[in-house]
Amino acid sequence: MPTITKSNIAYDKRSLNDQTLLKLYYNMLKPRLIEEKMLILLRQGKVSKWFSGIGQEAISVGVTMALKPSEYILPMHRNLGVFTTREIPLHRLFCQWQGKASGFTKGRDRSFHFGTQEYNIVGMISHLGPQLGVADGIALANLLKKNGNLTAVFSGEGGTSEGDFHEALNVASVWSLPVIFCVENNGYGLSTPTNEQYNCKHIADRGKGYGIESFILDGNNIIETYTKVQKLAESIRKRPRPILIEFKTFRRRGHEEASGTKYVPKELIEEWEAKDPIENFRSFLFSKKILTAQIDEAYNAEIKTAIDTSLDTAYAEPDIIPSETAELNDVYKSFEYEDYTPNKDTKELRLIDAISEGLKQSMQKHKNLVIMGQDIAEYGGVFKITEGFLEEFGKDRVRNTPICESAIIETAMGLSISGIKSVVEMQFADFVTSGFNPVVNYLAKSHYRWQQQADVVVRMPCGGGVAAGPFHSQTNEAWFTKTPGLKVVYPAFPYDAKGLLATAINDPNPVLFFEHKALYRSIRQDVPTDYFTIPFGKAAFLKEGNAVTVITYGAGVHWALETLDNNSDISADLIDLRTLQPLDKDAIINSVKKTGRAIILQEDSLFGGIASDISALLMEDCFEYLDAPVKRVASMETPIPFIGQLEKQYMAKGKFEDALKQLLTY
Ligand SMILES: Cc1ncc(C[n+]2csc(CCOP(=O)(O)OP(=O)(O)O)c2C)c(N)n1
Repeated sequence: MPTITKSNIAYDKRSLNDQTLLKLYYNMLKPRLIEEKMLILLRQGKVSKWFSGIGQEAISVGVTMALKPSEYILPMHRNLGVFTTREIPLHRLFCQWQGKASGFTKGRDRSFHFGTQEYNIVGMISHLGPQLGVADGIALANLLKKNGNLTAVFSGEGGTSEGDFHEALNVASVWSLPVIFCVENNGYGLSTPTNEQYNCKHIADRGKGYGIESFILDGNNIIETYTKVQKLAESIRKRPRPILIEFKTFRRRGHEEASGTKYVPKELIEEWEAKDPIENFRSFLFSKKILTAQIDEAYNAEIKTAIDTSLDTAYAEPDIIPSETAELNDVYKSFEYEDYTPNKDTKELRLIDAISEGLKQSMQKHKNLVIMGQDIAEYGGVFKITEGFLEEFGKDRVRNTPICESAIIETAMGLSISGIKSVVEMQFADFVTSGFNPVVNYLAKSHYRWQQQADVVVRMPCGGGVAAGPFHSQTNEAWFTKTPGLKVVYPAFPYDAKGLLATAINDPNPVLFFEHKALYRSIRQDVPTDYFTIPFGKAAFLKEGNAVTVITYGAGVHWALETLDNNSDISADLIDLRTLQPLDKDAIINSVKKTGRAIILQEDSLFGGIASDISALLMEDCFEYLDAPVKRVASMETPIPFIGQLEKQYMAKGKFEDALKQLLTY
């Protein structure tokens, strides 16, 4: 037993009863003892990496104890106390760190990078900041469900320099979301001291700029942490709003164990060691005769035994045996496609009307479907796709957003965690870059990592031919088709757009839904008036022939149709892919086996596009059937220019006819 000295922290036990005080102590002791054990195992090479939260336990424990178990917490890498206070069985935590099956990620992600719906914890992705926006989404779900719950999310002071922090606080404030942003200011972000991280006095000062109440708490004082958060939580439950809390504390060990603390002045570490949240609280409890040596020993023994037996259980568990099938099966949540056959009544619609009608009917079918985007409510969106939606579905479900693609995609992820579907409108597909990280790292990887679906559709008004220059004309599907976990849909006709959008919304996986702006008002078709669906992964044959297979999608479909209509002597299979991920490989391969020639037309510039992958697929699977090399036709390897004659020169359209004829004479 350590010697009992006088407490360096001034505690005021207020109305807390002994039982609660002891529980606070026990809950801090548990992560401390686990960490001490982990440090030994680390030295023995039995754990891979360790981010220490020693000295910061009062924050994790105080916040978690102040919340109801049904309220979500989104912790970071030093918040072991959140996991232990929520009473996750220790052997499961150990299995997680050892990459075993009884962990939470089937060995696919390490340390605290996992979530668990069982314990209402959503763990981080390495990028830190996205947690904050995801918390917004969970808080929004709570608000919409009117369940009175709040959400707590953590960040280090380093993480607050990321744009996600700004965006998340701003959205939470504008939407009055019930979320507590907990910033653990522990002096260093890796090796970067606070004076190189931010230039205001306190992180809490930033609350004012966002219109958020903020507080500074002594993060090493468990009573202050717990009671203040509890009080704020009660208030937020009654009057939903965000609150920012800066907890002053210190990171006493290295960023991660291997990196050491050479750059931290020794005196600083000593100063904070003297403010240890557990030692001081122990002294206080002893001085008040609430904790006795006997109880303390019993706590220590109980926790240590639990650690040892749980470690034995974890070590005894066999290693995961790699199975390609198991891995591939978890990239997407399984989805039973439900076929809704259209009725006979049709109406001529432009592509834009078909998307609008499809979206509206999905809003009617899925009563909890939320749509979010810039200017989509009263204004109806810049393309007017959501015109009139606000009147029919109300402000809760048709949400104007600030200009913050990252936070909104993260919010959509949070809604999905809470069982709410959403559709996010990018004003232009080009702007998805500002939300790229959460798309490719959060939405795409969640199901594979911890079986959490990202039930989100991102609508992407894209494409050139509209004289809009490099930032309003891109067709950027290839950024996403290469990322496992995403589905990519790219219709060319009103009928397909309506049916595929319905499927995209039914599908619980993240879908990037491309809508070509140049086709919005130029392409018309008779479309069933009722709700209907079209399955993913089924290409459409628009023409059938024997001499060549033309493979394309989006605007390319219309360019190819025009060319083939002008050259009726060319006997071609014309394949409209409709969805790029999943890709209808069978349709492509079977057609090329028949025709012996293939030309792939894409609007995007050539390198790294879908055409290249399809070409490679044909070389691998159809080589013996080919009478000519596979031909790719794409736009120039430049950004897409503005003025008409430059854009025309850039576009693949102008090159297609010659390339097709050359291929036929090979
Ligand atoms: C986007 C991104 N940039 C850099 C890193 C590398 N990195 C991981 S943790 C960290 C420091 C984080 O500091 P802070 O947010 O203060 O948390 P602390 O580690 O101090 O608890 C850095 C730079 C990262 N994980 N993600």
